[in-house]
Amino acid sequence: MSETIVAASTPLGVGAIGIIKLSGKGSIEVVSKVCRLRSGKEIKKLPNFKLALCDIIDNNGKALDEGLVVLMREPFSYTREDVVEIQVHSSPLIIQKIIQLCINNGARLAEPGEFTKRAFLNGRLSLNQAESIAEIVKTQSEKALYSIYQNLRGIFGEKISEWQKSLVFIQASIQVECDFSDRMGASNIQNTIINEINDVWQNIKQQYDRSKKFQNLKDGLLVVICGKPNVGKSSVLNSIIGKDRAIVTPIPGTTRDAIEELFLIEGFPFRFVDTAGIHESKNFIEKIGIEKTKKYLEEAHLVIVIFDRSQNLQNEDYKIVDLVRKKPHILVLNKSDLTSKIEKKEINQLYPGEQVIEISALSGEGIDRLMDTIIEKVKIIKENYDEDYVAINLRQQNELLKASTFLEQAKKSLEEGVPVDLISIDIDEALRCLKRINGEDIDEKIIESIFNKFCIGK
Ligand SMILES: Nc1nc2c(ncn2[C@@H]2O[C@H](COP(=O)(O)OP(=O)(O)OP(=O)(O)O)[C@@H](O)[C@H]2O)c(=O)[nH]1
Ligand SMILES: [Mg+2]
Repeated sequence: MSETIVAASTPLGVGAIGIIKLSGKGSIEVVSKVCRLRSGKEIKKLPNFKLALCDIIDNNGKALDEGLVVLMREPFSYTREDVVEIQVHSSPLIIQKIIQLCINNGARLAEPGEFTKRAFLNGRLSLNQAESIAEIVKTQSEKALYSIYQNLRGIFGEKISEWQKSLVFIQASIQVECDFSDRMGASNIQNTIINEINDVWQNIKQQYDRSKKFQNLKDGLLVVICGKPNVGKSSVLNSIIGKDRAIVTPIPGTTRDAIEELFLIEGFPFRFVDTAGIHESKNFIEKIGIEKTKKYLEEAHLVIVIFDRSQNLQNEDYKIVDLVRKKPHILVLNKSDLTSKIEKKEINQLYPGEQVIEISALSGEGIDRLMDTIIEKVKIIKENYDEDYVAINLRQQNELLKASTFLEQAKKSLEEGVPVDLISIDIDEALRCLKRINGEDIDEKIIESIFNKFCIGK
């Protein structure tokens, strides 16, 4: 019998409504001691899903607030256990008092994610669906939201089950091939199996690629602002996000550490990073900052290279462009309000075909054009993302990648003439990876670590 657990389902704070949730065999009994129906009826006689007006009463029978109570008896509840929800006026004092009263009457405080964990253990949700719940409340991206919701509805889980079935079918074909290989055309069956493996492998590989795109969409695209010291990198960051996030001074080397800021453009999250100016430095702290800049540049989806157009181009400017040339990038001539020492056509001659934007971070001139160019540059990534079901986190993506690698290996071995029975191990391994995505065959410790990341009351 499961213990009765209780927690606040809404954030602790002052607001219109706060919800306290209980789950477990004793939840109706516990709530009967904490809530008294205004109708005078017994709580346990309430039908499912019917809100009833009640007073919250303490151990001495004194009412401390009024609220609504609703019963969801097993299996018609989130956890598939008896669940009761109490809605009251949201105040930390009231909510905490009610939780304490429930504990005094036999419940215990829920651990992080325990409601969802019970839903998973009782077969109400697959692990992949449970993870969608953690993601859906975190995501800042509208497009990512649609994909996560597909998972919550179980669409991705169904796809995984489909691929599992195909692999089981392939296993069966291998078995038949081993048992009857003397009698049938061995090479024909071998070819059929290669084709079948190839189909599943292609599907999983495509799914993995799509999921990686989704990950960018969810985490935000990394846009790194770089350049020599004092060219106006921090000023550009502040202009883009519309607030004084980074310190700006006329002293070169002001920014030592990378400064990251999440910013939504058209509902699409961008992680803008202002970095320490790249140059030859003997200063220990500055050197660490420059190393960090280089790491960010490696990971960047888009790089904005800033030049100070009131200064002549220097060796350091050229070196920075060389550093980022292989990445999608935009060249920006800042300080257009000052007398110019660099002309756009000079940059165009140096770097033919490059996009060059003239701006003044100080006056704001050209910032809109810069934003448009950023959006245009990332369009390629945005356009071929179709908001469908995907593997929504790194755990699921890693399992997909492993499954894909095992299948690729199996296919290659068969093509090289390895006997069909020997590839059975690879198919088994791929099957296990798929199973783990939905939470079958999975280590208890992994399950613990997944639900520990949820908040209490989820
Ligand atoms: N006139 C003018 N000055 C600017 C412009 N952008 C930045 N500045 C000035 O240039 C100086 C350096 O600006 P920052 O934004 O701190 O430059 P940075 O590249 O972040 O500098 P470090 O962090 O030291 O590498 C400050 O005095 C800014 O006010 C601009 O468009 N026009
Ligand atoms: Mg700076």
